[in-house]
Amino acid sequence: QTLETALRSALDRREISVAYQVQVTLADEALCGIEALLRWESPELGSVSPERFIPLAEEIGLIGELGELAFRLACNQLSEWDRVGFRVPRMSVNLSIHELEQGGLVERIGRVLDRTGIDPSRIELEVTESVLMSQTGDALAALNALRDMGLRLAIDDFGTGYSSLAYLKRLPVQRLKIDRSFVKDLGRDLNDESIVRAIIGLGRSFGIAVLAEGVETRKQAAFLGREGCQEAQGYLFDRPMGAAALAKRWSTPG
Ligand code: G
Ligand code: G
Ligand code: MN
Ligand code: NA
Repeated sequence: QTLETALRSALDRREISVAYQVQVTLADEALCGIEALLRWESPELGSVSPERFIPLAEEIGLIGELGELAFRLACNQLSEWDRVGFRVPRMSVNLSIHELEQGGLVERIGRVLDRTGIDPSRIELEVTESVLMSQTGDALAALNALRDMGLRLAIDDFGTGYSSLAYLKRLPVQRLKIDRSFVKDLGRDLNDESIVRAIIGLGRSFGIAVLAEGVETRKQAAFLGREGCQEAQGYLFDRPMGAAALAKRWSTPG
């Protein structure tokens, strides 16, 4: 059985789920947001990484359905957490450029928000710099429409793309996520330290918040905090996990 056939039936067979990873403020390590990450557990293939199945889904035209599922599950979970009193300030969902360039995304997102009653300003959409390179303009138009609806926008994997910094002033961006490849060698690699400092400085001058990805050590967290990075995400704080496990670990008693 090929990966493609397996992915085509995975949606119907409910093999796709969402894992959640906390984002914290570096100053006090308090929960400030949660990122929703798609997971595929195939009975035949075992767990397949999104790095494999997302590009495939884009290629075979399934990304719209997958993206909608991720968004719907994340919003349902957020409203369930509201109901039980687990306070989650922000939910982040990844969007691929293909989704932004296809019609219907804005309407689909609007429908889910209406149904769940979630305040759109609590939802952050993570897109990579590739959307800035979109030639058609459809992606930018969709992002502007989503911004007008009140959703927030983060640039994921920041620093790894080819976009010109000039795009930052044209896009309604509220957050830069420093790619984990620059975070990995903080404390060891002076070039990475310079890059990270520059991104934090860029955020400061544009008035855009900065979150560091892939933080695994105290040393990395200390460097980032010292340099003025506000938020972080990574194994140091917690791994991606199921909703129930996360709520159990991060709910404050009382
Ligand atoms: O969770 P993990 O590190 O394996 O994720 C690998 C990649 O898959 C990340 O770059 C992440 O952005 C991407 N990804 C995870 N969930 C989604 C999703 O719902 N939509 C899109 N477009 N990408 C996702
Ligand atoms: O590109 P994006 O930011 O969406 O990717 C998120 C991915 O990063 C998830 O697949 C998640 O499993 C992974 N991730 C989260 N924290 C860490 C970490 O501390 N170290 C590493 N190596 N990967 C991480
Ligand atoms: Mn992401
Ligand atoms: Na990333």
